[in-house]
Amino acid sequence: MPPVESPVHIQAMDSADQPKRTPQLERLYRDFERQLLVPLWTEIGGLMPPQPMSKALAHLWRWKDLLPAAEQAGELVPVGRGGERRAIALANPGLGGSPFATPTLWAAIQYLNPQEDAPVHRHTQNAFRFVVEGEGVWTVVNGDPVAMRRGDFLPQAGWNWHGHHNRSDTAMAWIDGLDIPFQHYTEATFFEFGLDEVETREAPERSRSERLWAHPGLRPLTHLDPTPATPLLAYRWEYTDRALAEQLALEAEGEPVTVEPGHAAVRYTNPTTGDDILPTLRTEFHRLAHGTETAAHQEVGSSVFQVFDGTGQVTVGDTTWSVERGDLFAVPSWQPLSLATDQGLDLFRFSDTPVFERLHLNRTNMEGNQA
Ligand code: GTQ
Ligand code: FE2
Repeated sequence: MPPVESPVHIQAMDSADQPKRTPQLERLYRDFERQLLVPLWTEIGGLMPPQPMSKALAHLWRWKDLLPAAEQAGELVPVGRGGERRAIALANPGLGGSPFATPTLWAAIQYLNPQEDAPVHRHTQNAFRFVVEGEGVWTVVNGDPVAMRRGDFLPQAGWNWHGHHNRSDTAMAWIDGLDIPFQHYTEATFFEFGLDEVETREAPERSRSERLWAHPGLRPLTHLDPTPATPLLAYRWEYTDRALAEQLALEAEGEPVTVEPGHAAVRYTNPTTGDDILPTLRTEFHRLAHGTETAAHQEVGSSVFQVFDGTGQVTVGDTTWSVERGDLFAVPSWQPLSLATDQGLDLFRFSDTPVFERLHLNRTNMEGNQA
């Protein structure tokens, strides 16, 4: 048999916590490599750091650069079966060129020209759309056409059939968030193509899911069983905006209902459980009143934010950016995040926190570091 090069390379430093590098030790290490063995004592610093050390970096993608790139793709790249989506993913600079915004989260800008259709498919990956500007696209989830407009949040749980159809005379862009990287590392993914014909020409104002579920505090008696993902396919801007405005108004009336002074926030939830909308993804909307500065927040797990409105300064670790409408930024695990704004700032946020909570690995600096 020809010798096969071992993928194991033991790189031991000459340091106080490592054994003396004698010829015998070198021979032992080469023997480990041949046998595909790795000792803990050369790896422990990387594998068991005192706190999370993300490979991902804090990074900002500006909407003023993203949108023209998506428009160019709209001119040059057809959308159809095989490629499936004209979606362009944010690739975190710390993750070796993978199309992953963080180690667990996919974030992409997707673009559809007037009258274009993105074909039907389904996959185990959980997904959502969030619309920072524009309208005219209906996403059809299991045959239910759901209109997409500015400020709307549209979750779509894994294994549901879905396609997107632009029924208007203007192009539309939006962002997709999915758990693609998480399901990729954990090797859990399945995918199926749907039928090639366009499933519906209908474009109703209200989806079936909203007719059944979008009545706050009211549950159809025929649907009392909890479901792992939300049955509501659109969370409309009108309600999100009002909820945030009312928190700030109550605060101004002297009630401490905000997460900190000037910082209103809501979580999108599954009406059958009160839990997160999707098993692997948490989504929230944050509103900072003018002149607000937040405390630094750290948590296990990563997030991606999109600026919905306003301007502000975002600090992650020792990086600070000025941000404006549409800008997207990635916050790696355990890196401190703080926000500041003069004129007011509206932010959409998604994170992988439900995964860590379910595994009892979640921690934040707000809870005395208790897991
Ligand atoms: O719209 O179905 O950004 O399947 C990545 C994978 C969007 C989608 C993405 C997808 C979709
Ligand atoms: Fe999809």
